[in-house]
Amino acid sequence: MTDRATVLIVGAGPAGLVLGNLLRDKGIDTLILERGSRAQVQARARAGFLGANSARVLTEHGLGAGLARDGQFHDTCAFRSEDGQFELKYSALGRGEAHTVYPQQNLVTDLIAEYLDRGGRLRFDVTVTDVDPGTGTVGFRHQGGTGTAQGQFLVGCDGSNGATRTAMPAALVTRYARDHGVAWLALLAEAPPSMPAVTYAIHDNGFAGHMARSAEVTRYYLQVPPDEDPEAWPDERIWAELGVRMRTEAFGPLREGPVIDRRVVRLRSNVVDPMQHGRMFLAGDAASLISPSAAKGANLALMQAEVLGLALTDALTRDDERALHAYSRTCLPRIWRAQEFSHWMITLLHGPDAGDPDRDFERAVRRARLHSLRDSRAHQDFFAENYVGI
Ligand code: RFL
Repeated sequence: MTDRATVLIVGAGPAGLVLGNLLRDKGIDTLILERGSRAQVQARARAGFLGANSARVLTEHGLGAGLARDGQFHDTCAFRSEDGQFELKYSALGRGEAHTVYPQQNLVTDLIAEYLDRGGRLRFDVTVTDVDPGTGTVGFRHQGGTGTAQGQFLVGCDGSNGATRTAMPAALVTRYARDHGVAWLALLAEAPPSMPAVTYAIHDNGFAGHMARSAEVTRYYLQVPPDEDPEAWPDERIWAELGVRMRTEAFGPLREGPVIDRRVVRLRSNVVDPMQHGRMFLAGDAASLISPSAAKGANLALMQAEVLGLALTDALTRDDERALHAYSRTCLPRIWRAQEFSHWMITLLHGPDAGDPDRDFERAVRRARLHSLRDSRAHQDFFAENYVGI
């Protein structure tokens, strides 16, 4: 028997859950199919920095209670290099926007509870294996068996390696992809933040980053070779290398604690254009993966979920498909602005490879770019506008 829904959504990450909540708010019938268990999905620690538009999306659609209660205001970042340290208080620059730090796993937990409260259907441990965008039908595996589900509309929110993106017909879509050739060892330490601001450290050994997550947990990043084994980095080595790259001799020690998560994340970007085909639409990482260098991925996912949620509501409650037809046209320019900024951040934070014949020149240019960011108000306004906005 085929499960049917007006809107069938694959994936219960930020994109699928915000979309499901918006549609349920308008009484639209939805079914979400999710590969993981509820416990797994609610424990997946990833993003934390939500920009002003994301806070607005959540608040305006009645999804912001946790964010308002536990989110932390962040409006300053710092850059460390051989030339010392400078801070940018970005709430006083550009459009005056700030971040709210709220761990993605908390957001996902809130969104699941609210979605179920709104009467949404959600099936965990269901892996979608086949996708037909023309009919809005998917095939899936569940507890050793198989099944099918069909939606009047089908939305792929199953991340960058999901089944829906692969089902977009190759001849009708352009896939833009870039491997930036850089990887980060993404770490979560059970330790309070070491500094009041997000800190980007630029060093000949490679980039290091510090980002608050909560009073008890802090995210750090260390640039590593793309094929690095995270197990090659025991806690001691991590803290020693963070100390070198963060120049703790000059700026004071880090607040150390056990490293509770370590994984290598390759900095990659890819964009599917258009983001829709037949009855199927893609949102979030499924449509546009962005490298984490500027902390944009979850923010783009929320932006797309809102645009699509409002467009599907128009189509289903007012028989008006104009916004739905314009979905890719509406989202893609914003996605590319974020990709451009993220790419700019990558070039700012990472130096040339040791074997690069132009290494000295590249290092000098990067240093000049950092000086410009330190000294030029126009450059700082550009940074602030792009860092928080979409
Ligand atoms: P998600 O969160 O990957 O959710 C996709 C869901 O789909 C399920 N799924 C399937 N379900 C059924 N059948 C299948 N075949 C399926 N295949 C997959 C998965 O189990 C999953 O539950 O995608 P979504 O919703 O598009 O959300 C995207 C964000 O998660 C992502 O962009 C951000 O986490 C990126 N990101 C950050 N973004 C920010 O805006 N700010 C940040 O500070 C930030 N920090 C980060 C990040 C990503 C990171 N990593 C690990 C890549 C830090 C890191 C380290």
